[in-house]
Amino acid sequence: MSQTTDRVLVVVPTYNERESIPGALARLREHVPDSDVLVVDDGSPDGTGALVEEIAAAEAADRGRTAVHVMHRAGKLGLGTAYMAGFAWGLERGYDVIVEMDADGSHRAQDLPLLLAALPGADLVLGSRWVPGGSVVNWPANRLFLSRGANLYTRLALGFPIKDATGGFRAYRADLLRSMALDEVASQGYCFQVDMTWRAVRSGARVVEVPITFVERELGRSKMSQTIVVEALLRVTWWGMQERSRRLAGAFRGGRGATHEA
Ligand SMILES: Nc1nc2c(ncn2[C@@H]2O[C@H](COP(=O)(O)OP(=O)(O)O)[C@@H](O)[C@H]2O)c(=O)[nH]1
Ligand SMILES: [Mg+2]
Repeated sequence: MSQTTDRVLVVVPTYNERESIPGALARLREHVPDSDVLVVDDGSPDGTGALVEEIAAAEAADRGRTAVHVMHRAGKLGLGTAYMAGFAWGLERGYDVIVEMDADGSHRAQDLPLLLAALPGADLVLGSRWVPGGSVVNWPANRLFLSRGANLYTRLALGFPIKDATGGFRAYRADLLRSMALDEVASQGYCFQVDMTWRAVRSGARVVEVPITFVERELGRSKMSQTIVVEALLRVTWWGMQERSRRLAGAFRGGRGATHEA
């Protein structure tokens, strides 16, 4: 378990998740009752933000305080910036652990204690669909192919061993986030997940993958788009090229050094 004194904030980005969010919040309260939640809502036209306010107010009336907070943003500004805003909110308030989680039920609250349990030995724990014990429920073949293909491509391009770098269910030690140059992260869609993983690996952080069961949403609609896939492909290819030239330059310097010394 993460140390029991750790204060945990779960950041949940939402865009038009009115149907899913009440269940997601209820399950979080059930499975990780000591954690706080920050919903980052991008002005959802379906009223998700207002609904979360109502849920928070009802909890405050019932228990004297609420663990549910809402950040309202003006419009659909993207998943990446929603998480960055959520991280900044959590870091300012001194949380020890910050979790990323979707609103649509794909990330099961019952798996979150397993992620938190791995934190004593890690700086970043990834909920992974593609390690032994991990799985996906109810995905069509094209979505499975996309996720597996994207992760294989990422592994080959960046030369790291992470099996599921695109997943969005993960727990960061706040210290890791604090040490990262977050203002340099420009990725928008789910490439944001690869970007953060890549930065963590390169900084020498301990990154651990824990198997999860990912369940395709039953309510609402996915915001995944072709633009998001293309963004990820282009950025990962560019990072891979940069990494290769860094390694080549390192080998060249190493090679020359060795010759010089011999
Ligand atoms: N705040 C915010 N949340 C978003 C945005 N795009 C997607 N989300 C949320 O991010 C999570 C994952 O998105 P989803 O559509 O389920 O993508 P998928 O799981 O890859 O199909 C959900 O909770 C969405 O509501 C956005 O632009 N802003
Ligand atoms: Mg989803």
